[in-house]
Amino acid sequence: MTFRTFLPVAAGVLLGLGGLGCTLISHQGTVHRDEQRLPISFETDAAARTFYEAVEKVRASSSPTESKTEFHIPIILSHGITTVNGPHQVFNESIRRADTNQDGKITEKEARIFADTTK
Ligand SMILES: [Ca+2]
Repeated sequence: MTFRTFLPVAAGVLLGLGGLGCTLISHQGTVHRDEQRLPISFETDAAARTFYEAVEKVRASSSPTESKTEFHIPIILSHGITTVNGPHQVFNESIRRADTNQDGKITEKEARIFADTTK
């Protein structure tokens, strides 16, 4: 088979595969992403307990966040990445919401207000 005959055959095979919905190279991956827990202290044990109970409610009611990135070059390449966010993001977001004056310490009042807004 010469190059002149190979090229139309190869093009025909690629078009045929494309018509069947086939892709020569396909990659699907999942990346788990999390962040460091933010440092926080609590005014009292009661503030910590109230805060952690509220965080568990938030965690139970929220679905894991996901994002997908995909790109395709028809017939040749299909590439997709799914990013799944970890549990520290819920905790850190809860700290940002609860510690309203951003002093790094959650008071009983801040914990109670946070707990009341998560019901
Ligand atoms: Ca505070």
